[in-house]
Amino acid sequence: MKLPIAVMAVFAFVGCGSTPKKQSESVVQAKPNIIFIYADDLGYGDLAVYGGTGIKTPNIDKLANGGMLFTSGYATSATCTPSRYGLLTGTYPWRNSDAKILPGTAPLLIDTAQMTIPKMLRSEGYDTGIVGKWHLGLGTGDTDWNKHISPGPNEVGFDYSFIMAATQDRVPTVFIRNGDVVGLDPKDPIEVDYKNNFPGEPTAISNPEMLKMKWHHGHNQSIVNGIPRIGYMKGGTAAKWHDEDMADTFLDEAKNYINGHKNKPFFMYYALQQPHVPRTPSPRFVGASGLGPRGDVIVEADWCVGELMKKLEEDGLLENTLIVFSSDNGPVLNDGYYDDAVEKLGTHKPAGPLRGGKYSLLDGGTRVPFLTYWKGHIKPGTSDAVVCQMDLLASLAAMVGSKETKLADSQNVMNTLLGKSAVGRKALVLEANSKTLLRKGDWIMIPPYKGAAKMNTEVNIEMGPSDDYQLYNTKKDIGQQNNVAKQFPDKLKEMKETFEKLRGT
Ligand code: NG6
Ligand code: CA
Repeated sequence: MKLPIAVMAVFAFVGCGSTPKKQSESVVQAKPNIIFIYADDLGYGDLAVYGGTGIKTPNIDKLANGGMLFTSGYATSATCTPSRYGLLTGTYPWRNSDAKILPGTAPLLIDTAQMTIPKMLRSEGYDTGIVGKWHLGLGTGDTDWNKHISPGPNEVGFDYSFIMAATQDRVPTVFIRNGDVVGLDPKDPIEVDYKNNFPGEPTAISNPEMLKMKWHHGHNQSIVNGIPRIGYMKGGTAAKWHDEDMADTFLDEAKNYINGHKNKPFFMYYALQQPHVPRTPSPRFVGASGLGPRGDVIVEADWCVGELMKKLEEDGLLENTLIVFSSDNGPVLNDGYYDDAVEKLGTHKPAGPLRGGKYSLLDGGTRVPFLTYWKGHIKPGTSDAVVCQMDLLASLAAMVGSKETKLADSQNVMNTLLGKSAVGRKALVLEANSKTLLRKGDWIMIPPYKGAAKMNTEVNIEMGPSDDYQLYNTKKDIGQQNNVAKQFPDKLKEMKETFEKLRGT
């Protein structure tokens, strides 16, 4: 069944006087289905619509060309866990000192009392589901993977969850549906440890002959499917995922989720695993890009987006579904495995014109592809407004007419996301490796971090810190080549003041 869109008047007439009084929100209210598609480590320059040249992504391009493309769209952070925390809770991740890249055994990072996007939408009548990468911790610590795992996504607002616990390169390498490991044989229990190996279990160090993918840095512990991982795992053989099928598995789950929710509005968080390491395209996509596995899994991810769109179209849901597409942090080539990402790159620039990449305080760390698409409701266009994933909570709340007030740091920019306003958020504190910086208007200010490493030599990415203040005008200098802190002392002062106020220092 196609859902009617409840479009309510923008203005409400209050009392019997003739002057229309503007309500606090001027967002047109509607309750469409909402799908948030989150790529993992996809860069600003990986997509042709952002000027990329190396990889063909026709389906994501279609979203961009038929919707709004944001040139200053941000994740909150330059790594996964904090960005996902910011996205779901609308809270700056630097407020939570545990919001760092988590091991697979970490307890749930989100407080079950915290407001989240799915919680807010659920109280507005939505069904809520997550399919894909979680990486926000599970349980209370010391998780027994052979029992029901809680709290997790189902305890912070999701009615349905089908997830991998952390990342594709971290154990446990199993899928978890609504808190239970999928396909687990009770006679072959799973054990996971991030400190010590289990006696006699092969690792990348003890048994390099078992590897089909070589590690470059880290990633030398348990071997699963010939791929060395972070962390040690024993047992659970029948439940282990097949890396090359992961994209298909998540896509099927996403389609099934849509199938089951045609009569009620739904929110689906579709968290793709690509192009994070290890890059394991389905055999159908091997060689598809000419750029090696990193390019191939981006082509694969694009295909998944296309299949999802096809499904929505077939089910008559496309005109009643708001789609938001983004990435959790900037790009990286060598993130710990030898997989030709560097060697086969050619002239492709994953971060496009931006400086830095994943892990970086520079714009390449957090400025990411950011697209909104809603057939028949969003007029195609491009916006330079600053928008952040953290703002989805307040923005969606405004759209669905929620009265929720626990919106943390999230700001309502719904009209901007729908292409009806050019105004973004005024100031945004961004985070990389627990260091923070400020984007405000066209300006970016990175405070001094004395003595901090300037390069991450393992991944070969500039980290961005300097002993001095850095100030860039991103409109004139998108590549952050000219530090103008000394030329614009007044601007620097204003930026410092805003930053200190927001950081509470
Ligand atoms: C790092 C891993 C990297 C990746 C990252 C998390 C090493 C040496 N590096 O610690 O490979 O897994 O964590 O990426 O282990 S993220 O996108 O989930 O933040
Ligand atoms: Ca990531």
